[in-house]
Amino acid sequence: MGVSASADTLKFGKTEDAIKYRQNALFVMSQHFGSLGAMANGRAEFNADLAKQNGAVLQTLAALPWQAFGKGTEGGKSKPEIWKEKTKFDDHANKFVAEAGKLGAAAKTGDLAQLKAAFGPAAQTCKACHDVFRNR
Ligand code: ASC
Repeated sequence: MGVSASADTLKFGKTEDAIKYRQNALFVMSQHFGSLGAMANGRAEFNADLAKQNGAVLQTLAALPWQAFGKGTEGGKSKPEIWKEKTKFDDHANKFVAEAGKLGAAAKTGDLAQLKAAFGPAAQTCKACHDVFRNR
C-alpha cells in the first residue's frame, strides 16, 4: 500500500480505529525513541542493554503506522495534504523507516558513539514529516 517498508497487515473497519491505531503506534514509538534520545543526548545514563531493547522495539514499530493512513481516514492531527500528496508522505515514511532501522542497528552495537551518530538523522525524519503533514 504505497510505503514499501511498511506493514500491510490490517484492514480497519472504522476511520476512528485507523486514527486510534496510528496515533497509538506513533505514541508508543515516541516513548522508545525518547529513551534512546535521552541516552544519545546525555540526559540519561547510557545503558547498552536498554538501548538495544528500545532500538529493537523501535525497528519493529516503525513499519506499523503507515498502513493506518488509508483512503478516507482523514482526521486526528493529520493534515489533509497526506491524502493529496500520498507519494510525498510515503517518501517521508520510508525515510523514517530506513533511519529507524539504522538507529536500531546502532543501538545493537552497544556503542554510545554510534547511537549518538544515528539519533539525530532519525529525529530529523520525524520532524521533517511533522512540519509538513501534522497539525499541532
Ligand atoms: C520524538 C517525538 C517526535 C520526534 C521529534 C523529533 O520523540 O515524539 O515527534 O521525536 O521530536 O524532532
